[in-house]
Formats: sequence, structure tokens, C-alpha cells
Amino acid sequence: MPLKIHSKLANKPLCSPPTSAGFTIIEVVIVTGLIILLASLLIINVDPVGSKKKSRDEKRMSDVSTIDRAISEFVADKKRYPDQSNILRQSTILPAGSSQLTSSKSGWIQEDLSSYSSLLPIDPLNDDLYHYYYIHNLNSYEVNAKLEILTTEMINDGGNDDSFYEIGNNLNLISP
Ligand SMILES: [Ca+2]
Ligand SMILES: [Ca+2]
Repeated sequence: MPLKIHSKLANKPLCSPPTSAGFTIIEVVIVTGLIILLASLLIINVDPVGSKKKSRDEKRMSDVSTIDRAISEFVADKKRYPDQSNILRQSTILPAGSSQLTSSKSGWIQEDLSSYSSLLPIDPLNDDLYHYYYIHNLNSYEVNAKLEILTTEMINDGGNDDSFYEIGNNLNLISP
């Protein structure tokens, strides 16, 4: 008896046979669509480090604009540039007498800029390589930031140093 059942099962196909084409067009379209979807997801996530660098660079450009605007507004009000003349300030170095790098009242630029900015921006990394610079003389000033990947912005800023993003009304004050 069990042998008879076995032989009946043996005669029955376990699954339906493949179509003559192997895959239908719809199956091919679905698989191709999935491959394209996975590939595009991979491309989006393939370079998270690069996207972090870019976002830091965008923050730097925005920070430098904030500093530039604060300086311009200060000059318009006080008829002089903030801080002492001909001293190169860096966002990593707290001048003697200042309280905190990011204080707009008494920060890495030693001047009360609190009427023009709530905080004094510092570089997102603010280390030996990546930090901001500011200097002025009697009638001109320059602010610099080093960018990580937005090299075109550093080259096309009209300044004299392709490895820095330069802003101000005299981009020769800070030289390579
Ligand atoms: Ca430059
Ligand atoms: Ca320069």
C-alpha cells in the first residue's frame, strides 16, 4: 500500500514546468526595476564621508558670510574695523582677555560683536588644519576658511590663495 502511494507521488510533478521563455517579460521588468532601485540606493549611501565634508564646507561658507556681515555692520556703525590692526586672529586661539572662542561679546575676534551676531562662528572641526582667520588694517579686512572638498569655491573667490575660501574687501591681506 505505501509503495502504491509513493509511485503515485512520483508520477506527479512537484512544481509546474517553466514556461518556454524561462522568465516572462513581466518578471524581467520587475527584476530589472529592483536592480535599478537597489543600485540607486547604493549610490546615495556610497559616500557618507563625502557628504559630511560637503555639509561642513557649506557651514563654513555660511559662517564666513555671518562674520563678514557682522564686520560690515560694525564698520558702518563704529567707522573702524573690529579688533586690533594687523593682528591675524584664528578661531582656534583665544586672545588674552577674551572669555570663549564662540562668544560674540568676547571671542576669538576680540571685539564686542553681540549686536551683530548672537555667536561668533568657529569651524565645524576647528583644529590645526581647519579654522577661520581674520585680519584687518586701517581700511580693509580679510576672512579665510579652509574647505575640504568645495575646491572650486576656494579657487573662484577672487583671492590670492587657491587653498582657502577668502572673503573681505582686500583678499591680499592674508597670503599663502
Ligand atoms: Ca581662494
Ligand atoms: Ca588672501
